[in-house]
Amino acid sequence: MKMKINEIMNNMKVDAIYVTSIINIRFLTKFSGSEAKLICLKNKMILLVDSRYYTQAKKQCHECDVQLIEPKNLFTKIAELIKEYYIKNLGIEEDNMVVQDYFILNNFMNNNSINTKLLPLSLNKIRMIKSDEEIATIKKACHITDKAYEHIYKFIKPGISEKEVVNEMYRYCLDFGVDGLAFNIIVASGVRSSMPHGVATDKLIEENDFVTIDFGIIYQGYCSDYTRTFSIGNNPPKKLVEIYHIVQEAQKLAIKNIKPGAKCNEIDKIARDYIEKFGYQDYFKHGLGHSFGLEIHEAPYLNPTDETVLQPGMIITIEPGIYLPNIGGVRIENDILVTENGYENLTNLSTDLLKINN
Ligand SMILES: [Mn+2]
Repeated sequence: MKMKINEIMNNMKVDAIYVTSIINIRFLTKFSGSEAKLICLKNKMILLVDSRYYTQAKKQCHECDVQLIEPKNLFTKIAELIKEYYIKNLGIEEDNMVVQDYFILNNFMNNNSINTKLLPLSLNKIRMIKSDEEIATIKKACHITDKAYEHIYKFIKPGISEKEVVNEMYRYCLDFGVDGLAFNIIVASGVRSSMPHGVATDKLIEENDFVTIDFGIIYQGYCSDYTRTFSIGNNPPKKLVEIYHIVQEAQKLAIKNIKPGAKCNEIDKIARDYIEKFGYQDYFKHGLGHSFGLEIHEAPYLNPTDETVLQPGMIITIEPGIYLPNIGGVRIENDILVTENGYENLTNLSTDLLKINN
């Protein structure tokens, strides 16, 4: 884990990185609080926390030098560390640092005659390959998600609102000790299913609605992210059944081709080309998938432009969809682990079209 950040320091020619992303701080140090800053040197990590988090950080971060700061003295502290460790080039997270903080830090250094250069860089790739421990935690998150779907399949029926569906799934998951929901849960029923991100509303679910649920939880800091579309009753609109089978097949084809060495954009193309064969390419505009972990969307991304090569230990979603305005839509999403020989499906729910009659 530490080696990868050292590689970035060497490549970017910096002596240290000022890490501001709380997610990257958690990944690097195991600190699970909501506020901290990290100075990452080549052989040392200095975690700066205020009094709310000092005891917690001491407990969680065995590999760090944990230092207590008063937030108003943050930049004075950074200046001290720059001097103490002779930091000439300091990396800053270009995709996280707040512009205002950048100017404050820059001015502070100018006013104190500190000549250290601030060099923008990104740490978003350090989390791409999951450790065995992370994989085990994500598998547990997926297992809980499987259970939540199985539960809601028995619960959902006409007359229940989309929001009640979310509440029931979440309530069910709480018994498994989850930290929370991974994102604003999507429950899009009937015509609303044509909205790829139709967050749950007060709309009541009706007989013969197609319902898309995109649900994920956070377990011990790690996310899951599944989508299923199913029918309430035996007579859903024929057009939606037609596109269901196209989406299902597109997903199967993409998943079958996942293996180390394949590129993200190639996997995206497999699903996209299949959907295009049926003329629905204009109704599938989002990427095929993404990685996730401590965050719900992480690199790499499966889309037409991301050429990242898949490697064992990456975890990605495969989620093709077709959305027909004023009619409805379908998305099916599984979570997949890239293994040495291919892939492992972490989603243990069938993708066959389910017709629910409760
Ligand atoms: Mn997703």
